[in-house]
Amino acid sequence: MIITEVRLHRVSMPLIAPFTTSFGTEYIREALLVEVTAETQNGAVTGWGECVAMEEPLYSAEYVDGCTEVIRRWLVPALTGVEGLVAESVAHHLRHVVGHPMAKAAVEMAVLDAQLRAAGQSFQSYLGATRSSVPSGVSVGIQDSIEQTLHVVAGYLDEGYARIKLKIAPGWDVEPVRAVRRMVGDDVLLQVDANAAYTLVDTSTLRRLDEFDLLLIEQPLAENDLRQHAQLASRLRTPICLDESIVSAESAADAITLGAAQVINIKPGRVGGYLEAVRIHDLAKAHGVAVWCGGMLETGLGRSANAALAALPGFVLPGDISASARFYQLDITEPVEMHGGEVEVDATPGIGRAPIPEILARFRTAEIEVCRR
Ligand code: SMG
Ligand code: MG
Repeated sequence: MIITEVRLHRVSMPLIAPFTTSFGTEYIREALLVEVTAETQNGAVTGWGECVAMEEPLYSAEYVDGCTEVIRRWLVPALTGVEGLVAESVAHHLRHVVGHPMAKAAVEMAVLDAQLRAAGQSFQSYLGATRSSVPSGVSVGIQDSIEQTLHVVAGYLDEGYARIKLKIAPGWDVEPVRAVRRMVGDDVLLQVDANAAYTLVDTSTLRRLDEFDLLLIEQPLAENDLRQHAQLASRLRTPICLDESIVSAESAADAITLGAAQVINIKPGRVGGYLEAVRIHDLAKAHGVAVWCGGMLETGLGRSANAALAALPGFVLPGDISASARFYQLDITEPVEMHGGEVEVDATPGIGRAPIPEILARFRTAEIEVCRR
């Protein structure tokens, strides 16, 4: 294919309820969508990508305005002249730009979507996914009280979610987890996510979580603390799962080799795209390390693509792939639904769902034409 037009759409989607983590509270999802139009052997085709960077650089160094700038000034210009462009070569054409995995992932996703649509192929068939639906986990933000936490968790369990993840932070860890475990009983899959809020000094606190039979503790220490995570892992019974630290297949290999991660959270955006995500899946599977698919409050675009990725055989734990309704009253695509604890994998051509034009227009706050041939 050859790219003929690229448009960026900035959308502002209000969350149903604020979402609080150890690093801050989200009220609105500021999302960035990449629309790529290309000429292919089968005619003109349009593909969509979603950039998962947050509004502020608190979860990762990238943030949505920065990604917009990088995509517009450096990534798109590196691709527009390329004849015979394929999704599998996007990372190669962008390799001179240092870092910016979330921006690169969004562009690669749009090209892959266009490629699959032109070929009439679904993402699940492209990936060789082995399941037609995936178990759906839900991430529960830090609440104002333990009572409120119990209420929210009970609501999600009533809805049928297959796994509960509680956000924790220093001062909000042992007691809320104890209360939730007591309420839900031993059979409910339960895990926690610290978003890098602790240091090794907190080892004794984190060790107290061992008694709650958690599936895993996600990213207790800072992004670059691979050695420290390995040290912590040797002192805890609860498996350590890395999220923020895993930014590429290379870092995943390092984490596995060091014993820093017994489990890996794969977020396609954080690692530079779905193709790198598959490489991490393959690597982890070969090493017997469990992976699951993380979430970044995606719109239906990224949410449906994540469901297809999570249908690969190495994704042995439920992902943060909830229904659109977990975060949004109205999604910009057909909503992703959860039934009986599962989200169905789309079998239609393309990497994910496409925005519905009228709804996109309603939530859009800016539209930038980056290139047109
Ligand atoms: O999309 O369900 C979702 C959110 C899952 O907790 C979630 N994501 O660290 O795993 C994580 C966080 C990152 C985003 S927090 C604003
Ligand atoms: Mg996380």
